[in-house]
Amino acid sequence: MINALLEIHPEVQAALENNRPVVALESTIISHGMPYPKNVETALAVEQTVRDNGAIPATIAIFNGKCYVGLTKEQIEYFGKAENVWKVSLRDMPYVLSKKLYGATTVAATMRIASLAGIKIFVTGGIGGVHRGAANSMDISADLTEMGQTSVAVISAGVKSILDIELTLEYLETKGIPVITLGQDEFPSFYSQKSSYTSPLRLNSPEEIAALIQTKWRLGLEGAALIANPIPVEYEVEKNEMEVYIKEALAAAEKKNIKGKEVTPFLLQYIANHTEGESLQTNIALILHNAKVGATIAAAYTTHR
Ligand code: PSU
Ligand code: MN
Repeated sequence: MINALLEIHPEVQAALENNRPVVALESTIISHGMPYPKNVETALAVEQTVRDNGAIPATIAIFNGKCYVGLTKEQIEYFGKAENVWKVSLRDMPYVLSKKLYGATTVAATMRIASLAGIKIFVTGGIGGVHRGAANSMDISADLTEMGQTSVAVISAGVKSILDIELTLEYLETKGIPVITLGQDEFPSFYSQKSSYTSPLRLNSPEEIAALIQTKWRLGLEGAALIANPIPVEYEVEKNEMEVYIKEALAAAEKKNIKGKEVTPFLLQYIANHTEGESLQTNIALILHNAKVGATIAAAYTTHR
């Protein structure tokens, strides 16, 4: 029954059957995270980086009443350009699938589909988390609850400080999700290598990370591991510089009464618009870096399985 909802690209299917490394990629970042045409260029460059590092990319999105695992160039172009694409988290999946609408998948929805397809490694830029002020708004991304229950490793550049990083780390601990920073003690905050929070765990190589993931799942501990890959220093935006724009963005969201699923895209777009594209360049650099590391982890994971 599940398979009736899955449309796996033949190249991805062949890789999975032959135990070759596969990396899942999300599509919300394409449709709602970056402007056209940079979004399409980046999505294609990310796929190429995954290939260059020895894995098969599987960008995930919803249309025709199915979950597509592995998109063509034309399909990626469509998701980058079209105005009628839903941002689909777990809550929206049944609606968008049964109504046969176009849906770009968030971290949560992408993880679920990757897991149904048998993909264990997923690369993104930033995850959703506990928002600042969540004690009142209760705005906590379904990315976190999904990470608590679906066994897919998520490679990110840490948690963006549009969120409450401290509370997000607490929530991840509650859900039993190992949080591992690659190569440094401090947990990174997306635009910056720093966050002023110590990473719960540190490992220094993709091989060690692959071994940890395997060990977790062999124990029967369902759920994600979150791998934080710090942005390369040459692309870093200074933490205090970003904080100014984040505060402005949060104030603007409040004033415009932005709620629910619109909050994250609004904040991201506001920051991009007010940093003269610097944040966009940073975003592109870090996701390419994540693609490289993620493909290497996927290769190590399949070798040692
Ligand atoms: N954070 C980013 N870039 C993104 C997102 C988050 O830095 O593109 C997207 C991801 O798809 C993530 C989603 O899964 O936003 C989270 O949305 P929400 O907070 O509504 O759950
Ligand atoms: Mn939310």
